[in-house]
This record gives sequence, structure tokens and C-alpha cells, in this order.
Amino acid sequence: MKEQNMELVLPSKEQIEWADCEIGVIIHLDLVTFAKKNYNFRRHWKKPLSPDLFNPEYLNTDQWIEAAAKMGAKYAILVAKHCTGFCLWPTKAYDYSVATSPWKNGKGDIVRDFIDSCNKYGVKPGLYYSSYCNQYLKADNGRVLSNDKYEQERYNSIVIKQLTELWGNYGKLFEIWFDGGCLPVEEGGPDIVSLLHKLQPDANVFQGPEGTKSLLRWVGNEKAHAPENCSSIFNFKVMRETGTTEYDGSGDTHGDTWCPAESDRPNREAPSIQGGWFWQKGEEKYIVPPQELYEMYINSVGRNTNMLIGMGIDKNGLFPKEDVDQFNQFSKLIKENFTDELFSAEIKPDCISYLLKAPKNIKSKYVVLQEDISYGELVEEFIIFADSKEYYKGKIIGHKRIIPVSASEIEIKITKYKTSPKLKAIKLY
Ligand code: IPT
Repeated sequence: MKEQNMELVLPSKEQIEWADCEIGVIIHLDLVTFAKKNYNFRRHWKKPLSPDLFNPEYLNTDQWIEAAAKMGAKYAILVAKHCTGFCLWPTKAYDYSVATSPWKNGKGDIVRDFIDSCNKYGVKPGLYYSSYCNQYLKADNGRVLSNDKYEQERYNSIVIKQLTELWGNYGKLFEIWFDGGCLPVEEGGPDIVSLLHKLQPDANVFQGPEGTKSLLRWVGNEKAHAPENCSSIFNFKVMRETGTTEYDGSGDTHGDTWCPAESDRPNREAPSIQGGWFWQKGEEKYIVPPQELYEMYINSVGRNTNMLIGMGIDKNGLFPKEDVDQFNQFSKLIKENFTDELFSAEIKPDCISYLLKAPKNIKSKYVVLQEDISYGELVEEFIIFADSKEYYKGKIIGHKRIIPVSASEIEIKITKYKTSPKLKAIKLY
């Protein structure tokens, strides 16, 4: 086979570390948690919620992070400021935060507690900050509603001040989350890129501004459902030229930037407005069944993306018992299916064909394929033969593919590649 002559797009060290994590959690607790049902956290300009509402009396970040770590999450992202504008740390930029709430008489700092718990349980910490939406300061899509130039400048300087606090005062962050991205400087937004380079140059940045070293993209839905062949490479050039802001969930293996997809999903399927991210009283019945969560794992981690599961903290400041149960059962399913392999192929350099055999009278459930992505995403096409019949033709392997297949003998053939593929593992379960 002729090798094509092309420059390979490679991940940063941090992006490799990120892919190895596979599962993370994103934690929501805000004034919204204390608001009435169906409070629309994105469009409620008239009357911002009062900080007096915020008093999660038994708040215990160890309890959250322990549950996440036991479930298998290797990183956790705390939503430090969602669309209400209320901050979970005592920001000095304005008076709408834990510092002006009754919780701990205004002396608490949930971001600090969260980081300490992450360190305690060996979970990598990340922070979400919405620079796009703020009901307290009345801004949407990063623009102030008043459309006033000076208001916009004031808004931008508050964003920079708060990000300086978040990125400067709590140590190294593994991932930074921009929900919906951030308004570029050319369009009147704050200069986030230089601040990132200065304070958190090594962070993986979800929907971050172009020019950031380690970018991550959204998979395009909140169901943790990745497209079958999901490349870790994205084509920003085409996006710029066509002016489209639509997310092509599949990426483009011939694109220009390593920017893998993160597949997010709340752990509850709540019918409330954009529900499931925030805890609401009486919504236990909407907890996603562990089996369904497990299928999502196959369709996200098993399709070369990371799975990011939402955790809604309740009014007391705890991750509810029912949700902890769901996490435990979900991780049990992963362990049951993926602890002992039936067969593990010996990876040989330049080898593009592997035969896997299950022990006598046993049929496989899954085949797991992995490339060593430090060399890039090299495979362009592969075929799986199950008991000698062509069973599946795929395009992308990347960090991990999990393909359900029931057979006693499996053959894998790499039929197209950029340069000689560097595989990491081929296993049968
Ligand atoms: C949605 C944002 O528009 C998108 O850019 C991404 O950040 C996503 O959230 C993450 O879940 S908003 C949601 C209401 C679909």
C-alpha cells in the first residue's frame, strides 16, 4: 500500500492525557437549584434570583468527588458560574456570589473546597465559566443586552477579572469549559486567549478560542452519543471559509487541528427546561437507568470521544443517594464487561492484520481497538471479519473504538491509512 505524503496533525501532551481519562463529570449547583421548577436559566432577564436563596447547609464536596471517582471519573468540572451570573467563589468583581449569600455567613468558597476534594481523591480538576450568558449583568451570547459600548467594555473587564481569579488562584486546571464558546475579540469580546496563555497554558479548553494549544469540541448533542466514526481532528479552515458554526460531530481526519469531541449528558432525563443538569425536587424518577448510561458509554468512549456525565447537587449540597446508586451500578456494568479480556493481540510494528480467537465455546461481546494517538490518527479504514464473514467496515479508530460483535473468531484488517498505523491495543471481550 502506498503511503500518502502529508503533514500529520498531532495531539498535545495534555490532549493525550485527556483522552486517556475517558470519563469525566460536570457538576452543577447554582441559584437555579433553589428556584422554582421550570425556571429558565438562560432567558430570565427581568428578575435575577436573590443570593439569599443560596444555602446548601450540608455541602460536602468530598461526597461529590468520592462518588465521581468511584464511578470511574478521572476528571471533574465544577460549574463555577452558570448563566445566572452567581459565582460559587467569593469574586471581587461584583456582589453576586457565595460571599453575599447566607451559606457559611458569606465566608465559604465552593471552588476551593472542590479543588481540595479533587486533590484528595486524585481526580483532575476543571472549571466551567460562562462568559456568554449572565442574567445579573444582562448579557447573552457574550453581548450586553443594552448594546452599549461602555457597558460591553465593563462586562468584558468583569469577565477578565473573574477568569483571572479562577485561573490564577486555584492552581493548575486540567480542563476549562466554555459553554457555547466565547465571543471573539474581533467581535467585541474580551481577550481570553492571552489570559489563558498566561495563567493556564496547559489546560484542555472545551469550545475555547482558536489559538489555544489544547482545544476540545462539543459532540453536538447532550445524549453522549457520538457519530460512529468520530475523528479527533477538526477542520477550522473549512468552518471559517463556509462561515458555518454548525458542529459537525464527526470531525475531519484530514482537518487542520487536533480538537477531540467531548460527549456530555446529564445523569437525569428531566423534562424541565434544559433539564437534568440541575437538581430539582422530586425528579428522582428521571434518573437515567444505569443500563442506558452504559450504552451511552459504548457510544461515546467506544467512539473515540470522552464521556462527560452531569451531576446535579441538591439543595442540601449533596449528590443524592439515588444518583450515587446509579453511578455505582453504571461502573459495575463497565467492570463486568471490560475487566477480563478473552484475547489480547500482540501488537507488531507495521502489522495491519490481526486474528483474535475466543476460548472454546465462548463468544465475544466486543472488540476494542486503540491507536497510539501520540503518532496521530493514522487509520483511515478498517474491516472486521466475524467468523470469516465481513461484519463491519469503519473509518476512525483513534484513542478507542468499542464495537459490539458476537463471534468466536475475529479478524481485523487495516485497509487504508495515512502512514503505517501505530496501534496500541486490540482486544476481545
Ligand atoms: C449548548 C451550547 O450551545 C453548546 O455550544 C455546548 O456548550 C453545549 O451546550 C454543551 O452541552 S447549550 C444546550 C442547551 C444545548
